[in-house]
Amino acid sequence: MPSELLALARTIAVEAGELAARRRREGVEVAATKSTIVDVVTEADREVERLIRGRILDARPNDAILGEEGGSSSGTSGLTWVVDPIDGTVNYLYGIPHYAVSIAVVEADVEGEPDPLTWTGLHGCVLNPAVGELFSGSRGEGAFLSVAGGPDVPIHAAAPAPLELALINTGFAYAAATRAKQGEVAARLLPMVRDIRRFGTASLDLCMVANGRTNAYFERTLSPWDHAAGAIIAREAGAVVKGFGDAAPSRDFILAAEPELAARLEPLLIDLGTRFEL
Ligand code: LIP
Repeated sequence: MPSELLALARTIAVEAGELAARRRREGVEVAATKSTIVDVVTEADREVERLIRGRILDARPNDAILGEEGGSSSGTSGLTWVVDPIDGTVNYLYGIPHYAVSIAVVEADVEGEPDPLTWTGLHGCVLNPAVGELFSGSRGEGAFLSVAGGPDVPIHAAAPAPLELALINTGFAYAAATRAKQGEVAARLLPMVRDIRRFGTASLDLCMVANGRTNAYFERTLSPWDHAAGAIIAREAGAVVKGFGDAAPSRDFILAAEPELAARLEPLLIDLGTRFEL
């Protein structure tokens, strides 16, 4: 049985997902751009986040919230909800049915902005409304997939695979100069692995590793809300989810894979130049 907090996160994600899907059917357009001209936000991103924030504060008025569109609001409970209302906004804009509502609950210092380098992930859920897949997990409780409201089925990362047979997913930043360097790394890696996938939604990329649809995922320049929930789910599914060296995942780097492959892939990615100056 999911904990009370996870059950609340799932209920809110399902309602938020229904709103996002409805707005998608009605048609969406760019409301504004953010870090670069290709980093877009739609009115639906904002509306869905307002709904999520409202439901959280109705049920948990003393908790903090960190959301992609609304920023950070403080709390006194020591718990922070980390929210990406529509992860994969470019997919959402283009009508590609691969985007997600991502909600995590983390334990973080009450002072200052919650930091993925120091927070403790407790609960996470990632819902792809377009296909009705709800991934969820709680610290020490395992990871699960429920399809179209069906039963929760335990999920696990793929068995160890040799590098040359590994299917790897990754992603690219909104800044063109950074993307160019990421592309060079991907080009060098390509002949060394089975293949590379670029799905466009970090939270679902991590869930792909969690249920063995891919063997490994890595990316740089992600925001905390892009990986908070997916990292908890992938870890509970038996994957290693980390930053460079002993660091936790953060904007600097995230790698998720079953332990043996992670141990091979990290030094290789560094050799291939992935640790360039951001
Ligand atoms: C996106 C991530 C994706 C990454 C994009 C962006 P958004 O998040 O899901 O993996 O490659 O650069 O960060 O902007 O759709 O919430």
